[in-house]
This record gives sequence, C-alpha cells and structure tokens, in this order.
Amino acid sequence: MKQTIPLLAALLLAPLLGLAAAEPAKPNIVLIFIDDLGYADIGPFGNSKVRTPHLDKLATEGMKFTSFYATPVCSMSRACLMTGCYNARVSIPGVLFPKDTIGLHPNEVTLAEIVKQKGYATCCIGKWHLGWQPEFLPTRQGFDHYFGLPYSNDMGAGNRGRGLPPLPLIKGDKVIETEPDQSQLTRRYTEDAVGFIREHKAAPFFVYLPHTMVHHPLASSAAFSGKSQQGDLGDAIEEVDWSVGQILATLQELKLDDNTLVIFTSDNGPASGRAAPPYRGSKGSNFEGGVREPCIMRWPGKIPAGTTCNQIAGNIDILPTFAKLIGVEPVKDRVLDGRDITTLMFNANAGPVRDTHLYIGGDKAAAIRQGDWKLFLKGDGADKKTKKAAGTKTKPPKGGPVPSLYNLATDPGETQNVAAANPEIVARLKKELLARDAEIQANKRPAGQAEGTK
Ligand SMILES: [Ca+2]
Repeated sequence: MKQTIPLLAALLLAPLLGLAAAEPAKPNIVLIFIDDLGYADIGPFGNSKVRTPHLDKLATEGMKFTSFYATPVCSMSRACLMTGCYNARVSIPGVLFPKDTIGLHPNEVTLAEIVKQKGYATCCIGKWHLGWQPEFLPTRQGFDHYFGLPYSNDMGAGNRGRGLPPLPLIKGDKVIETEPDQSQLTRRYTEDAVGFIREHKAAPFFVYLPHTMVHHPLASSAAFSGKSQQGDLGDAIEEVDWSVGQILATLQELKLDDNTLVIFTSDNGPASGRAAPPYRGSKGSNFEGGVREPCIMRWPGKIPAGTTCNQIAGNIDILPTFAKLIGVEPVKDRVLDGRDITTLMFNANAGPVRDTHLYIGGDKAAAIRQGDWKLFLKGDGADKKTKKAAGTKTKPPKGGPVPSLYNLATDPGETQNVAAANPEIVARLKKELLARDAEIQANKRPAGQAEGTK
C-alpha cells in the first residue's frame, strides 16, 4: 500500500506536467478488402454453405456494419476508399482497363499518406486498380511497399484474348513475373502481409490487403480447391477466410491484438448473375445488392464485441475515420465526402453520423438514400459503360413512374416502386440529390493523366 500515495500523486500531477494523453494512440491498422464479395457471401452475413470460421470469430469479437456502402465496380470503390470522397469527385468513373491512360491523381491524399503523417509503416498487397502506369502505383501514393496485380485478374493475355498484355505481378514498381499462377495469389499475398507485420511489429503499421480473389477467374490453392460446398467461389472464399485467420494469428502471437484495428470489407456486390440476399442486384448495379457490402471491424477493448451497427456508413468514411483515430487533420483545401465514424465504432447504440448516401453512376450521382428512403432518378442508377464492364445483367426497374422510390426498411429487396404514392418524398429527395450532385460537379478534381498521353 505504500506505493499508493506516490502513484496517486503522479496521476493527479500528470495533467499539470503535460503527461496527459493528449496524443492519440497510434493503433496498427489492417484493412482487408475483398474483390467482388457480395453481402451474403460469408458466414456472419448469412452464408451457411461456406466455412468462414475466422470471419465468424472476427464478427464475434467485433462489430458488423449492415449498411456499409461501396460502389458498383472495382476502381470506383478503390478511389472512394483511398480518398474519402465519392469517386465522381476524383474523376474515377468506372473500371480502369490496361488501355486506360488515367489513374488516381498523384495530388490526391490517400489513406496511406494520412497515416504516413504519424510515421506509419505502410504496405499495399494485392489489387490496386487506380492506374498501372509507374506514376500511379501505390509506391507513389504513400505506400512503402507494394506487391500484387495492378488491376483485375481477368485483364491478362490468357483471359479476354483481346491482345491485352500479360498480367503483371509487381513488387515495388517493377514487374517481377507475368501471368502468375493465380491459385497461389491468396497464399502469396497473405505470406507477404504476415511478413510485413512481423517486420514492423514495433512501429505502427498500416496493412492494406486488397485480395485479387474472389474476382473471376476464381482460383485457390490445393488445400482449398474442390473442398467447399459452393464450387470455385466457395473455395476462394474459404481461402480468403484462411488468410484472415493467418493475419489474426500473427497479431495474437505478437501480442498486438489490443492495439490493432482490423477491418474486413469488399469493393462491390457479387459478380453478375448472383444475388446478394436479401438485396436485389449484383456487381455493376446501384441496387443494394451491387453496393452494400459485408463489413466487420474489430479492435478489442475499443469496439464493443459481438455488436451490429445498422447506421449508414461506407468506404468513403474510412479516411476521415483513420485521420480522427490517429490525430491527423484531413487536407483542408478540398472537400471530403466521408465522415469520421468512430462514434459508430465505439458505441453500438450511436445515432447516425450521416443520414444520406449518394449512389454514383459513372461520374454523377444517380440515386440517393436518406434514412430508409431511396430514390433513383432513372433505371438502376448505374451507367451503361460500368454495367458493360461488370457484365451486369440485373434488370433495372420496369415501368411505373420515373423516378423510382423504395423504402429500404419495409422493402429491402427494392421490389415496390412507391413513388406515385409519395410525391413529397420524391420531390425532397430529388432536390437533395440534384443539389448534392451539382456541388460535386462544381468541385470535382481531375484524374491523373499518364505521362506521354493525353
Ligand atoms: Ca470488384
């Protein structure tokens, strides 16, 4: 008991001596981003066919987000995630192909550049898809280390057969292999990520792990191939779950659990033709099934375990949230669309942070959600080019008055257009959508243009 008084005195004096916790903690951050994984593709979000024990555990130990939004396709979502802005604001309007000469503008401040301000070690391991030319690669956007395919795994010589160059596997900014064995990618990415965590266990680190799977062509290693109850897709999902397990085991072994925020989510809905129950639509569509993603966040002692958050959130909120967590001011000379959602993460009963979400079709807002109401100005809110790139076969709403209005609380499957019965709501949401889109168009920033192109 003799120690009590000096300890108490120290605690009382600490604020006066400037020893108070003025500096936010610097948690490690692991962001696992899956390609084309739909809302109901994993156990915690309703898939009872595949085995996802590690994701089940992650959800038990963390928080599930049930209204977490991405965009209809890959590059759009990655632009949102990296910048905290709707992709229309940073002029990444669809899927980038090898022939494209644009990329995320080098002047954009990415997630990695935010955490770099606090000395984080950073890596991007997997599919980048924001420009493959050297000036657009992750190593030019704040990532110390890059390993992966710069775009989708079906954009190589072996697949589309349209004279595309061989699929490049890049380390840093050098192509180290072409047309790599895709069955080994999940394993190789995982081993690289685990190695990075081990190497930087003493420093705060940010691991961004955007897997190539479960984008077509699906592939998995021998330990998973043919083992699931859901074909090639199930095999690939189960290997991604294994990958999550490897990351979690490494954090536990290194005693980093309590100081590491782990986020798991996806870039868009399931590949065309598959549904994302209870939602309508798939990849390439702005129906909920195309853009509402499974999302789990775990941070023991901070995020309440085994909880669910139903408030609107999305990948545009990740950047302002990281900035808040580590005490960095987002750049002030530009508009961000995302919001700091730490209040949602730390309190399962928190009220909404943002009540409104815009659904982007190509380079403009095409639908809006406010509370439970969702309004499409036309069709399913995705532009033709995006749908073609995604191979979307989802049928847009037919007939009836345009625009179309749905109540997501009573009709999550977007089956009943109730616009005719709710003219005031239609008018209010339309006005809001058009005003917000006009603001984005007025303040949008250009994409980067590859050197030597125009
Ligand atoms: Ca995708």
